[in-house]
Amino acid sequence: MARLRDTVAMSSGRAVLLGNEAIARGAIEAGVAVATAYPGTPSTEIVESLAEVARDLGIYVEWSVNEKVAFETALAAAMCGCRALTAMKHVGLNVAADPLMSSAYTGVEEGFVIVTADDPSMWSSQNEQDNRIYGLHAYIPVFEPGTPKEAKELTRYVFEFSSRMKHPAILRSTTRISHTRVVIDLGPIPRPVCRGSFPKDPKRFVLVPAHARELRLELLKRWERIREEVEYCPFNCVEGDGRLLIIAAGISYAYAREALDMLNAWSRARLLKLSSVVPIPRKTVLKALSDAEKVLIIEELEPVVEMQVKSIVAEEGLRIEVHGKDLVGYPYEMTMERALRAIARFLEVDYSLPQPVAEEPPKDMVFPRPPQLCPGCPYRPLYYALRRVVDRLNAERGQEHEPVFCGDIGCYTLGLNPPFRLHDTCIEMGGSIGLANGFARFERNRIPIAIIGDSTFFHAGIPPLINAVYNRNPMLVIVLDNRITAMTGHQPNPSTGVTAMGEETKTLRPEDIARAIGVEAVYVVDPTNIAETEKVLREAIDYVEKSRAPAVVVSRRLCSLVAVRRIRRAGLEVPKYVVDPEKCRGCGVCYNKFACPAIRPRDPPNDMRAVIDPELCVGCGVCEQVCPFHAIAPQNPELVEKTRGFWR
Ligand SMILES: Cc1ncc(C[n+]2csc(CCOP(=O)(O)OP(=O)(O)O)c2C)c(N)n1
Repeated sequence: MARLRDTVAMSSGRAVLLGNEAIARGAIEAGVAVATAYPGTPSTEIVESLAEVARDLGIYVEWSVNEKVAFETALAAAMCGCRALTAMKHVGLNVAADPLMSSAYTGVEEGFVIVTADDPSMWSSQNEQDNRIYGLHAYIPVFEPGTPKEAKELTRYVFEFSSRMKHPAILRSTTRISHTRVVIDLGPIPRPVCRGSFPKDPKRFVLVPAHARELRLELLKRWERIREEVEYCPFNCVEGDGRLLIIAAGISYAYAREALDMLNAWSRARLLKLSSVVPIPRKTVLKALSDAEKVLIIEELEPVVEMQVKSIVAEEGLRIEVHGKDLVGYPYEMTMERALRAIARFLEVDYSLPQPVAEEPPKDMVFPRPPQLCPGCPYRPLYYALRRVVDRLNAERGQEHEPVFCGDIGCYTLGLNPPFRLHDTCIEMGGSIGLANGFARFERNRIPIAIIGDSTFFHAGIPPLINAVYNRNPMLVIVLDNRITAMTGHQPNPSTGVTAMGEETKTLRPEDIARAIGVEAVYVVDPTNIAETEKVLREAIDYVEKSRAPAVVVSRRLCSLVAVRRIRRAGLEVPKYVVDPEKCRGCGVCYNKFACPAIRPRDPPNDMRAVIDPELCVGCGVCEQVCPFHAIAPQNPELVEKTRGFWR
């Protein structure tokens, strides 16, 4: 199995690549010079893989601070005549929606491809919005690969399209396309144009109302040209010659094709595959409709193609039955079964799915377990300390005063679960501090405690913190600074000190930013010092309540996965901790309240004394502090000293 970086020296041949790497390869073969992104599943590997080959190819790749900045950086490159790509998950395009809408007015000088990786079924997202609608909204054409294999060629085509039209273009992928490995045919790699010249033209690039009004008319004209041009998109095609027309968009095409095979229905049906989904190719669709008895549109999520087909049918006064969402349904990913069921109903045929062969469950089967914070995760001690501080406060003045925990998106969202229960809200990136501004004013008894990761803080946490200072909204903000964007696979961020291309850079500190914007109470703690962390948290909560102003606690300790990797790379082992069975009383604090997954009761329910799994223990050593009976100690104290520095 190859990775994109194994293919940079190849201009022909084949390689097995991830769908996202296929998109990256397509961009390279199109001569991309600039790629920017903010990570987010399922889009991350596009720019991650480009970052790995950037130096070899002489191109520029960056992890931007958020999707809006990623979009703007790439847009400016395309305005200078350099081919540019920006990639993001579907919700990322909401963050970049402002420049997206305006970029259609200015257009670009060279190919500008916006990759949105949507997540039907929400495998790793807070919603399943269909970003093809952004294309309709912004007058930006949208293309969708029908198979992961097609993703590479389509990417190249979309660059050419955007370049020809001097207009941004959206490539929409989905989790199935992005995360499937396929055989890709490799093509030649051109030399990218990495520096250009910005054609100064205020009438085009300065969107004051007088200019924007003119540009709006030009945009509509350009849209007409785009509508013409998509007629020639070679990725749209018709198969079969029956009179029952099925139009399938994106990955739904692959399912529809297979369903027709299974139903043995090609003599009755014709399949129109659309890869140019916004706008759809009107003439091509009209031609397919002209001798069809009825039509079924199969697409995931919203009826984007269906609405366009219906409007063509209405405008042309065609008398044809149009089906789509009525047979396919709205939510979640397309599946083989869903496509099959819809097509069978449409064709009015019976079908039965082959029965899956019942398999014996393997004997050593692991039962499903809820996701949890890793052993050694620096968030666990912080959450443990915060829960204890809050429980003491609750005991003093009643549960109804327990703070509102305004959570955010990252590994730390797992603080939602018992035993910590420290997330009451989680809406979108930056929403923790944002919502805290509202709770600070409108919740009668409770102060808000916003909990936010470092990457999320830099992404969208700073403006709402400025708002809190400016409007004097009392809240405690806890920045969980593990110096990496852990959730999406350890991409560096401004707290890391390294760029996407591996260059050393300045390390930004959330506490410096908090002080600079006027937060008067700013604390920094190492959360593995539990006593100190509890003291600081209590002090900060008291400050917020008394002074009715925001306070910030930065809880800094490196992600344990990164620390362990560094220790091993240095040729050292991580220290292991052990429980002294003579001292342990089986109180369960370490496995129930601290909830380290490396610790469990010895032989429940007979022997509840703790035991530490040496395979899982990474030697963070916090359990030593947590144990009320001093029953836990390192096996090799020297190793603890030797590895201490790796956790910073
Ligand atoms: C607008 C948007 N972009 C990207 C994502 C994907 N995403 C979820 S959390 C996260 C960052 C988490 O990093 P950090 O705040 O440092 O927390 P950690 O995972 O390290 O605990 C990202 C990129 C998202 N949910 N929304």
